[in-house]
Amino acid sequence: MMSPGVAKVKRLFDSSPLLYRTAFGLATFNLDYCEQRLHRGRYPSRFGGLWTDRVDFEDQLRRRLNRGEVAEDQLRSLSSWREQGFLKLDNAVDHRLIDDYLDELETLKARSPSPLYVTSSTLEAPAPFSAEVFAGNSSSRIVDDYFYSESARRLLFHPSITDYLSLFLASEPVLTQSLSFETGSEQAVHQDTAFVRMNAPMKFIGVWIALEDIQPGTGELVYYPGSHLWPDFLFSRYFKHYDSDRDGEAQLHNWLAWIHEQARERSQPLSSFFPKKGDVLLWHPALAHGGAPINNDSGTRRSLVGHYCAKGARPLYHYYKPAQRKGYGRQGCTYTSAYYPPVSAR
Ligand SMILES: O=C(O)CCC(=O)C(=O)O
Repeated sequence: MMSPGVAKVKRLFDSSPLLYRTAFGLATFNLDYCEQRLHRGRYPSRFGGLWTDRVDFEDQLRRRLNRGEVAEDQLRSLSSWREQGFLKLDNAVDHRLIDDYLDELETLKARSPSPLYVTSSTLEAPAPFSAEVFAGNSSSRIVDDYFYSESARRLLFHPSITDYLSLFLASEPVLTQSLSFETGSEQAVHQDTAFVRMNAPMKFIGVWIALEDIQPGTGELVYYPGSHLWPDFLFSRYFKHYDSDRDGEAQLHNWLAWIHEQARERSQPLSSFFPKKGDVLLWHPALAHGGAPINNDSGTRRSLVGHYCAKGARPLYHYYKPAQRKGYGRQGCTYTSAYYPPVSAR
């Protein structure tokens, strides 16, 4: 929930996108993003991007190879990431780490009261975890459990993942959000730039860790390869991120339909991700992806998702919930959370 003062100021701007844009740009100023906007021609998107998106990618790559920032054995992954907008890492994390995490999660859920929060498509606001809340809502997920769970941090900061995050972000990654799923999300195909809101809107990465072998029909992750290169969809003429008060439901529906139209125009079929336990997928902030419908009611689809921004960028919740600005952890393993510690517990 937004702090009341911020909500009051924001309401003044919701009806005027131009004013909103000016105030938003000033309030969430980020020097690196400002530079990206000034050199707009360097990226396919007017909202900038990662260095791997740059139109002069080959020059950038040569420089980084010369400086020893990129190794020869990363070249294939880099070019697949640049062209497809995702990278699969087979067998990236140990089964033992996953089992430790699932055990610790059960312990945190069983605490009375549990410190964890749940969000869902049918809950108006994040709710404290209880088995009833979790099971009684659609698309339930536990958020940011890394705040309490050391084994979640061990997974989300596993070197096989952070090595690639650091390579693509060209900086240390900062974990800003996680979602722990037991079943498929059935979330419509979307681009995270709309919902995972940052002050550098194209400078973050999503990571999906398979906590078990994923079976067809359990709501597997689906995505449109190459969709990170599609043109920008603009909310209220100016924005990459969606704001329900400013943009309304109709724009959200238009955008979701636009995604499938873009794919149809390019004859781009939807791909499905059927990982084995321990496999990982990294995806670009503009890659269109979602959760397939669940056809197999008996099956779980356990996964842990992380969203990370580049060091120096910030999630927008640092502005609309200033009490959640604090960073935690140590170098190479830093995180922040929109939920914890809850303001009521301070
Ligand atoms: O795992 C899923 O079903 C969807 C996850 C997702 O869309 C996200 O975290 O951005």
